[in-house]
Amino acid sequence: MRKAAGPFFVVLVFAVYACEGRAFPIIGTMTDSTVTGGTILSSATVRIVDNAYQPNLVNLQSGGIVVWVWDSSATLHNVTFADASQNSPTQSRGTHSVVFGSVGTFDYHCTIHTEMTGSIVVH
Ligand SMILES: [Cu+2]
Repeated sequence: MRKAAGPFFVVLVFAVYACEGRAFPIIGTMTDSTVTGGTILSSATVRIVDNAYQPNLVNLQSGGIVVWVWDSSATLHNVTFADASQNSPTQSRGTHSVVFGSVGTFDYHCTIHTEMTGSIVVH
């Protein structure tokens, strides 16, 4: 009985870990948009991790909201648009939300890391 407890515990830990991985609807939405490409979302989350926006292209319904989540480290990043009213602060953790009410393509970038670019396409 006691010998069986070890392996069972390991399986249980993996099961709990797997369930917790699925407990983030935000990440599921992001994965869906990456896989299907053309899916138009009413809301989306963009993770800022490893000097990249993930995903860096979001198709959004007009009136939809995008939430950027700083998800990595002590590295400073920002979300900077042509319209400064949509810009985030430069920070290493936290979130930033923008509601997009107009149809169009809205490109953004990080002013610190020129390789970090993204686009929100509002339909
Ligand atoms: Cu950056």
